[in-house]
Amino acid sequence: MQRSNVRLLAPTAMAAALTFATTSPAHAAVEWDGDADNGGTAVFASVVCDDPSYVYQPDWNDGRGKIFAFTKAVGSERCEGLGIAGRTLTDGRTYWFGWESMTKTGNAQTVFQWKSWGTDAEQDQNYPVLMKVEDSLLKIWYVAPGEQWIAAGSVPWTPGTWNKIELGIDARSSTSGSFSLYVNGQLVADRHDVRTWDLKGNVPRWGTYGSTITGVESVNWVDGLTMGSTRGDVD
Ligand SMILES: [Ca+2]
Repeated sequence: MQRSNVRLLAPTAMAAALTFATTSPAHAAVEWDGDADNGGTAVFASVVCDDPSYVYQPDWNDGRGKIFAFTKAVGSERCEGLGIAGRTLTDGRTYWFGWESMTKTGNAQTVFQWKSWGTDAEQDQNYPVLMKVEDSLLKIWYVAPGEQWIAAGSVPWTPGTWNKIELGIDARSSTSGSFSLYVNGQLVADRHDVRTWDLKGNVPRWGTYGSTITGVESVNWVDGLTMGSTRGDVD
């Protein structure tokens, strides 16, 4: 029995060591594992799903393990996961966020916000970077102070299909900030000399939100959320 165990364990240990050696450099600086398998919605600072909307964590046995299913129900505007549990983000540095997303429809409206704290009266910029699924396109905007929406890029989006998203934001309260977006490895947006940090501070939000889709159910499935300092961290 003892010898059998040793023979069974040895290849496992070797595989683990090789995996570590191979993946360690690329993932050396993952700062947040926001996968649904890592504690469900406890990975977020909070969840804002207006009644009767809800988020749950199904496992479809497709290798992803648990995923988030942000389900905006009929009669509600919003279902989002907000912020990084236990972390207050700061400006003067770059954040990369990586995740997979699939929506039920080609019109899930807002699926990501780089959202400011406080009320409209307190903020300069409610959401400096914002992404929508609309008209079967994934669209990204730079929203400058004064609610000035500036289109930064778009890419075709097929409902019912997973997409790999990598978003980098250099968070600056001056106009020396920048952000870039890759979808399925393709560069979709690359904006420089923009203001990416509100005086109230910012947090990421993922989900589905929009006053124009109150009458329909909208679902945004999200898997493999990560945060790091480089694109390689979240690749
Ligand atoms: Ca997962």
